[in-house]
Amino acid sequence: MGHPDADVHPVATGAAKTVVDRHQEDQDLILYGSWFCPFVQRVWLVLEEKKVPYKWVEVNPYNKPDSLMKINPRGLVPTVEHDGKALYESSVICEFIEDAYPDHQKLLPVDAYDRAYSRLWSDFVSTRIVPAFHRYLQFLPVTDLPGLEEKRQEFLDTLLTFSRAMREPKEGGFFFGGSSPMMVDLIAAPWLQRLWVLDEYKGPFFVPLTTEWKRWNDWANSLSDLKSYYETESDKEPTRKLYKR
Ligand SMILES: N[C@@H](CCC(=O)N[C@@H](CS)C(=O)NCC(=O)O)C(=O)O
Repeated sequence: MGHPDADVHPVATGAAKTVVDRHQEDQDLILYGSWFCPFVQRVWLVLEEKKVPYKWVEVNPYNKPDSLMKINPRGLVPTVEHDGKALYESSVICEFIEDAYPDHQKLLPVDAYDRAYSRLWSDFVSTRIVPAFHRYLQFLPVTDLPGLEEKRQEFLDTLLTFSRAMREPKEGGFFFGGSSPMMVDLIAAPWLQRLWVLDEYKGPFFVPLTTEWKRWNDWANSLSDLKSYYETESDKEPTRKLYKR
């Protein structure tokens, strides 16, 4: 029997399809990605924000094609090939793109401490926010309301901690570091974009509108207005099916 996700919708839809269609030409950098994968979306956002030329190759990681296995024996997406050499792990790839394209828009601060601070909070996203998101999403049975609420609260706590680490907003920008989107914003963005999935399967998920949550809500609004953010989103229906268990 194949993987239960082997029959996922095969290609990007909606706004994301337009971006995929624009990136079918050969380039030095090839992104092996899956339209639905939040880890792939991190890399995708970095490429779009930095305006790095790339070729998108859609693969189903649950039905791994030989082309992917040949360059990444673990068969995970995202995998990139750059000048014939392969790399994987989304955070590593994002940093690689930053280093390999120094003449493009910078997504890491120049100051050494600020760079480390960005990595610290990117790590927090990967090791705290993402697991808490999945613990809440996968919690069963949904009839165990106290258990469900506990997982919801644990997830909310990680979001609040993250928002408290954000810099004071400056020049009208509410991104993590201020006026423009940087690496840490893009590392977190795919899970912001998927909060509605929690609503769908776990009952209303909402971030309070209180003063305590203002920095989070402003940040979320700034990201939602970012072109690369909404242009890499596929239609809701195939995404909804993917998370259905
Ligand atoms: N830690 C990896 C996670 C990537 C990942 O889990 N990708 C999923 C798709 S969203 C995948 O390739 N799954 C295939 C498998 O588990 O065999 C990263 O950050 O790149």
